[in-house]
Order: sequence, then structure tokens, then C-alpha cells
Amino acid sequence: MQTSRSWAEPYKIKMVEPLFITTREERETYIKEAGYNTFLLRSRQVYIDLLTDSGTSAMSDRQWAAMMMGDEAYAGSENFYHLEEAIHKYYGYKYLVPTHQGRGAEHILSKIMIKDGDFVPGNMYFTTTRLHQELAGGTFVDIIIKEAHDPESTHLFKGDCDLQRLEDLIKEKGADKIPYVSIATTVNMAGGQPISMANLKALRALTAKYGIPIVHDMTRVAENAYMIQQNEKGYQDKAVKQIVREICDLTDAATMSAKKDALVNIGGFLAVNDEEIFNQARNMVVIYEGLHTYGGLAGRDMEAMAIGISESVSDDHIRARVGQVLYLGKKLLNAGVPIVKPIGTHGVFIDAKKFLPHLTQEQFPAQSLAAEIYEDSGVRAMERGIVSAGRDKITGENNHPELELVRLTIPRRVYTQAHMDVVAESVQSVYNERDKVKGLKMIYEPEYLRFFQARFEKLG
Ligand code: P61
Repeated sequence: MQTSRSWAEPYKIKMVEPLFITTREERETYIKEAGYNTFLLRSRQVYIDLLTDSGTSAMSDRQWAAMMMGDEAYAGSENFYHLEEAIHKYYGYKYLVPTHQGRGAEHILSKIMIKDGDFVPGNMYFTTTRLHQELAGGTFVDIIIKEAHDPESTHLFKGDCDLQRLEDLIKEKGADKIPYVSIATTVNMAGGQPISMANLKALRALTAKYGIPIVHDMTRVAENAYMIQQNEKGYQDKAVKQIVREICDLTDAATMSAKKDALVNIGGFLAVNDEEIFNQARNMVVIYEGLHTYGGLAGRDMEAMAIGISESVSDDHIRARVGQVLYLGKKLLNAGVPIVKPIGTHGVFIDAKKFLPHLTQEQFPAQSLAAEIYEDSGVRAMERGIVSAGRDKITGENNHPELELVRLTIPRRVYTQAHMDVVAESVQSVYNERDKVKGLKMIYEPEYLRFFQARFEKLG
């Protein structure tokens, strides 16, 4: 008798969007014109788009129906109150300030909380988060456990913080120089790796001792909660919804890019428990985003987000979402392709250093590999290595991250298992010819978040 069953998507398809097939010759021209930067391709030049899971989700029929219920009043839109209810119900934070996306919330919070000369510890950097911390006068300090920097380590919770390192930092700099500790669920740059509840609880106890608040980057909190349910003792029988709430309850404020977990194409928010910070944020949002009841969003966007939040914490949804990522990851592992282990929740991260050992990090292996995969099949991936890591804010030298990765990011509810098969076949065929992959030279570099617009030429 069969005792287990495969997961399958808990939805069926009602509307389709055609994909564009190109020839290898065309793709070689397109990527050259794009300066070997996948961010600079036009989406019509792409077949399967695994650049990002940000704003690329398929909305449900309930969300599309909700778009028709947009209350586009300048002030006091009904949809704002629905969003506020959803945030109270599923996340528990007291006060809401909507923003156009995650970085809008990071901007406002960093400006309010960080003073010149402060240090902001976090479980690995994220590009926009760190930049806003730096622009506000702070210095980011990485306190993630060392296993997170090792693609081969199979630690189940690579998003955990090294609490000894944090306590040493607090003692060295003084608690008054640390405005908050920044915690991401899951950790994007580490390969979509979760933080454990045990570590978060211990972090809570430690920071409480010094009166330091915790700010939660909750962009992929439901995915993190699912990994806790699957892998942490004591959580097997809890619903993802309950675990999400428990995570939020251990933190003081949150920034959210709703374009990921919350299943919308645009949107974000800042949520806080402290009334004074809320008042400041509500005042600042009118300068940079929009009135405090829309923050740069249309009423319909807030309504779709409220529903997306409720759908995102469903066990069936998240099992299929992460299941699809695992499916692709296992295929690549079986083919011997070096990827970050354990397989992350929002994408499969190829270890470009191991994939292309003949290239130095200064020859941009991950950037080269992303371009090569595109040339092979029209699959678009993203560099997450030396280009993304940018330059040291003081010395101006290139940062050299341990992790030199290509991210195959899976949009939510968009592609099928057959698409995943095509992606795996393409990566495998590039792997078989890996010796022929050439490095790149950077020929244009913008000042901020250079990876978005930098241009390259092929070496040799
Ligand atoms: C992504 F190449 N992520 O993963 P916003 N926190 C976290 C994120 O993942 C995140 C934001 C805050 C993107 C989009 C993106 O270097 C890049 O709504 C954990 O995008 O403003 C966004 O949220 C910011 C891609 C952002 C990048 C920055 O694809």
C-alpha cells in the first residue's frame, strides 16, 4: 500500500501568458548588448525568468477580484484598514505604515533609528538594507554563524546569529551605539536560509538584557516558518500561520517587501510596536512615499496585499512553493552541479566558485555563469557574488564575499515542473562545457547598487 503522496500545486491555471523562444545566436547578441548583465535584458528576450521572486508572483482569482474593490480615496482608503487588519491578525505588529516596496520601509526606519557612527548587526547583509543603514550613517556588522558562508555546510538553520559575536560587539562598542539588531527571515544572500526559533528566542533574551530592539526583515517569513515546521523540534504539529506569528512576536518592528511572500506585484510596509517610532514614521512617509494611509500604493494594491498575506501563510501553499524549489535543487544535486546546501526556500543558488574554478573572483565567475546560462537556454538568473557585494564604504575596495553565487529564483505560482526540468537540463549542459566559460571585465560601474546597471565585456 502506498503511504506517501507527492505534493502537487494547490491551484489550477485559469489564465496563461505566452513565453518567448529565441535562438542561441539571438541570445548571444542580446546579452552582449546588455553588457553581460541579466538585469539589462528585456523580458521579451527571456524564456524562463528566474531573475527574482520579487513582484513576479501570480495573483489568485481572489486577489484579482479584490483589485476591483480598490477605494482610491487620497485619505482613509477602506483598503488601508483591511491591510491593517491582516497585519494585526497574521503578524501581530501594532502600527502600520504602508510603503511602495521594501526599500521604502528600510529608508524610513533607518533614518529614524540610526545615528552617525552607529553599528547595525544583522544575519548577513542585504543590498538595499545595508545601503540604507550606511546612508543613515551606520555601519553594518555581519553576525551570522560562520556556516552560512560555507556553501557545503548542511547546517539546517544557516540564518542563525552568532550570539557570542553579537555580545562581544555590544561590549566593544556599547549598547548605545547599536540602535537595533536586524534579522531577516529567510536570509536571501546566504541562499534563502532560515533562522531557527531557538536562536531567535536566545537573541531576544540577549538583546533584552542590553535594551536593544530587534527589527525583522520579514520579506520571506512564511518560508522561514515552514522550514521551522519541517526541521525544528517541537514545531511539527504547529501550522505555518502560528509559527509566523511566534516569530513576529519575538521582534519589535518589521520591514516588509510584500512583493515576495505576500504574493503581490508591488507593495511593502513598515510595522512597529513603539508608538513614538510610529509617529515619526507616519510623519516621514508623507515626505518620501505618500500619505500615511497609502504610502505610494493604490488602494487596490493594498487590498490585493491583505488577501495575499492570508494566502501566504497557508500550509498547502507554502509546501508547494518550497517543494518546487526543492524539486529543482535535487535535480541539480543529482547531476553533480555544485549548489548551496541545504537547498533554500526561494531559489537554488549555484556555487560559481566551484562551478568555474578556472576563474578568479575578480573575473566575476557568477556574473559570467549567469550570462552563460542565458546564452544556453534563455533562462535568466541573477549574480549574487562580488558584483552584488559592492565596495567597502571606507576603503572603496571591492568587497570579496565568500559566497559567489548564481541565483535561480523561483517566482510563486508561475512556472510548472516541466519548466524546472528545462532549467535543470540547461544548467547541466553548461556544467558539461564549463571549461569553456570565459571571465568578464567590468566596463561601467554606477555608484549605488552597482549590480543593477553595471556593464561588462567578455575576456579573451
Ligand atoms: C530580490 F538584486 N529582494 O531578492 P524591495 N529585504 C530582502 C529582500 O529580498 C529585498 C528587500 C529587502 C529582491 C529584489 C532586489 O540587490 C537587489 O521590495 C530580504 O525590492 O524594495 C528584495 O525589497 C528589498 C533584487 C532587491 C536585487 C535588491 O530579488
